[in-house]
Parts: sequence; C-alpha cells; structure tokens
Amino acid sequence: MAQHKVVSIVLGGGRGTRLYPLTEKRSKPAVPIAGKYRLVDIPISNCLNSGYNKIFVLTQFNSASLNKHIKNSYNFSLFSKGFVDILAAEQTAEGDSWFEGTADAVRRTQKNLINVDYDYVLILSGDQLYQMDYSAMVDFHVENGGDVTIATIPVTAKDATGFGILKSNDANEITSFVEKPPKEELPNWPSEVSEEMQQQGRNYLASMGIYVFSKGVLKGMLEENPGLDFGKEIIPDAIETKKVLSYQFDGYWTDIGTIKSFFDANIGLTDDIPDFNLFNETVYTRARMLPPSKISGTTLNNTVVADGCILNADKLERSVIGVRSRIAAGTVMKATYMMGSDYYEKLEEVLEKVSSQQPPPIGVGERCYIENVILDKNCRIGNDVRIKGGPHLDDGNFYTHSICDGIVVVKKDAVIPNGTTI
Ligand code: ADQ
Ligand code: ADP
Repeated sequence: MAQHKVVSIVLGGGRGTRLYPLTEKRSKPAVPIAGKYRLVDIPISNCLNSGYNKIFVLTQFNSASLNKHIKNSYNFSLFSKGFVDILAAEQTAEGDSWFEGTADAVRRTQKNLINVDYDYVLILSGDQLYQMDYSAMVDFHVENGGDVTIATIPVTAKDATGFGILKSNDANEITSFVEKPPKEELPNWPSEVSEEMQQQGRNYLASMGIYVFSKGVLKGMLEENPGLDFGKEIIPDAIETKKVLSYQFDGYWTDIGTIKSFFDANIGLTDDIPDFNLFNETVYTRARMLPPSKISGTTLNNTVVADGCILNADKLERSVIGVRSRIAAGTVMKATYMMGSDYYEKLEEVLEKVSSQQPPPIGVGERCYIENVILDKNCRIGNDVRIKGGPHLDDGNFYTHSICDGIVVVKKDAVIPNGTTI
C-alpha cells in the first residue's frame, strides 16, 4: 500500500506534576527511561519505525538538554525531508504562555504545519510505553473512510476510570464516549471483547489517546470548537458530528505518567521476557560513544546495565543501571532504577571525593543498601547509606528526595551523606 502523507504531533507533556520530582528540573519528554533513552524517544521511534519522519514535539517548556538531545539524536535533515522539531509553549505569542490542554497545544502550534505536505495528522501521547506500527492504523483510517480514528485497547474496571472509555458498533464506528467515567458509571460501559480479554477482566474499551485526523477535519474542529482538551471536548464533539473509528490494538501498552507506573515500567525491563522488549524494534536515542561498562565482583540478577558504567557493587537485582553509573564495593541494590549521570568527574576529583566525602563523588558509595528507589541523574550517595522504599513509607516531599506510592525518588544532583537512612 502506498505510504500516506502523515505529520506526527507528540504531546510532550503538561506541567508534568504527576512525575514530580523527575520533572522538577527538566521537561517531561526529557525524563530518562530504561537507562539510556528519554521518554520522547518512544513515540519518535515508533514514528520512524512506521516510516513517518515529520514530527513535532509539543512541550510546556524548552530546555537546553531536550534541544540537545533532539538535535543530536534525530539530525537527519541532511538525508531526507524529515525533521523532529520541538515547539514550546513559551514561544507562542498569544494568550497564556502555557498550553492550557492538549487541543489548545495543537491549536496554538498549527501554524507550524503550513509548510508541511501532509494529508493526515497523527496525535500521540508522550508518556506511554509501547511499540506500534502507526502506518497500519493510518491505512485502517483511510480504507474505512474515517474522519478521526482512535487507537483503543481493552482495560480492566480498575484502570477504566483513568481513561476515555468508548463503545463501537460492528463497523468499528465509535458510537459513544465518556472521558474518565466515575466508578459508579462503569456498568453502563462494558464492550464485547475477545475471550482472552474477558478472562483477564479487560471488559472496557479505552482510548489510548492516539488519534489520526484527516487534515481538514482537525483544522475545522479546532476552529469551530474552542475546547482545550481532546479527551474532554474535541473527541466527544467528533463522535456527535463526524465518522470516528476505533482501531483496536492488541500489543503491550502502558501509561507511564505517574511515578508508580514509570517505576514499574522501568523495573519491568528486567523480566526474563519483558512486556516492552527493547530487543524487538529499534528504539532510537542519542549515540553517546561511551566506553563499555566495567564490572568487578558483582552478582547481577535480572539487571539491565547501560554503557559507560563502573560497577564494583556486591549485588544488583531487578535493577536498571543507567549510563555512566558508578557503584562502589559492598553495595546491594534491588528493584532500583539508577538513571546514571550526565558526565564523568575527573579521576583525581573522584579519588579526592572518595576520601573527603565533601561531597561524595557522583554515584553510589560503599556498603549501601538500596531498594525500591529511583535515583535521578548525578546523585551523590555516600557510604553506608540505607534507602528502602516500600508500603511502610508515607508519601512526602523532602529536600533531597520524595516518596510516592512507597517509591523513594532521590532528586537530580542530590547529595546523601554517609550513614543516612531513609
Ligand atoms: P490523559 O493522559 O489524562 O488522557 P492528558 O493529560 O490530556 O490526557 O495527556 C495526554 C498527553 O498530552 C500526555 O502525554 C500529556 O503529557 C500531554 N499533555 C497534556 N497537557 C499538555 C499540554 N498542555 N501541552 C502539551 N502536552 C500536553 C488521554 C485521553 C484519554 C485517554 C488517555 C490514554 O484524554 O481519553 O484514555 O489519554 O492515556
Ligand atoms: P537532564 O535533561 O537529564 O535534566 P541536563 O539538563 O542536566 O540533563 O543536561 C544534561 C546534559 O548536560 C548532558 O548531556 C551533559 O553533557 C551536560 N552536563 C550537565 N551537567 C554537566 C557538567 N557539570 N559538566 C559537563 N556537562 C554537563
């Protein structure tokens, strides 16, 4: 089938409050995942793997590191007409400097599409982990004459209240939709799903927040409907007035918009056969030219280790160890996502800091015990530090760390002195 002309828009993030403190010093698309990627690499890689290379990333605030990441990772303008461009809220002249919702973000950046040759707009969320061939969805949209197509997936009652829930007819046309229905309303919303889905209790058809719009339909709707959100206003309106199709997806897909889901998705990569398999399709990111990791005296169980690490730990279990991580002898880590660091300290500096501990060098010191933790970039964890997350901890926000659903998140650049217990 001929390749359709598609422009992709990645909704790179609202204010990112649900991922605080990971979004305290960076925009959501720049949050590091899986030891070497950034959140934005997931939808961008899906686009590139689907043959779509005209991509805008909408974000609330621009940062030097996000720009650098995009520029260094996706600089293919020399070889094709493709591009990955960041459009930040603060660069627009009209109204509030923040995008006030997903539809507002697209509306206010639409003028950037004028010079792009496209027939369909693919709108994507920036905080989901999945691999999907969008071209099959666009083909479905075109073949079935849709104005709008929504990617959908069966979910359980527990999850259904967090999503847009819909019903469709035999022709896959969506006949009704409700954004995040309260629990009491769920009995009105089950769909007919496959036996396999029924067995998993996944009886509700959810919107994945992934939309294909025919060019004129999107433009017209955003002009006529002043709504700020796709889920709250534009999609419900479209279902009343347009032909809206459901494209059911049967692969692995998860929302990683909260600390808990973000943590689970990262630690899930250490499973024997992970739901999100990095060994399947290429996930693109910045080529860093780091040295291979060096490991000594460490027992590694179900652990993912990125490039450029120096590990002398005692034991690492169900953990993801990010680029340039340094972990000293005697340390044990379980169910921990260590993001690694942005740079190396000079050897003399490391040696001086190892002896003075003023502050400790970047990385994790000797004889530490760390479990159920996210260590953000460039943390300095001293010797004999014990950080154990779990349901016994109450949520809270502190100077060096926060606790969210029992997961301790040590903040970027934090210094945790010798002997600290959290
Ligand atoms: P939510 O994920 O709750 O529901 P929303 O908060 O609007 O919807 O976020 C969608 C995406 O847009 C996320 O990647 C988010 O970070 C980003 N985003 C939010 N506000 C933004 C802004 N102002 N500027 C730029 N990006 C922004 C949506 C749908 C549901 C559907 C779920 C599936 O509304 O119907 O079920 O997605 O996850
Ligand atoms: P993040 O996006 O993770 O918040 P930053 O905004 O700190 O990261 O930017 C990370 C980039 O900045 C890295 O690529 C790194 O090269 C560079 N960087 C940050 N701090 C330093 C430093 N102290 N020395 C050298 N390079 C640094």
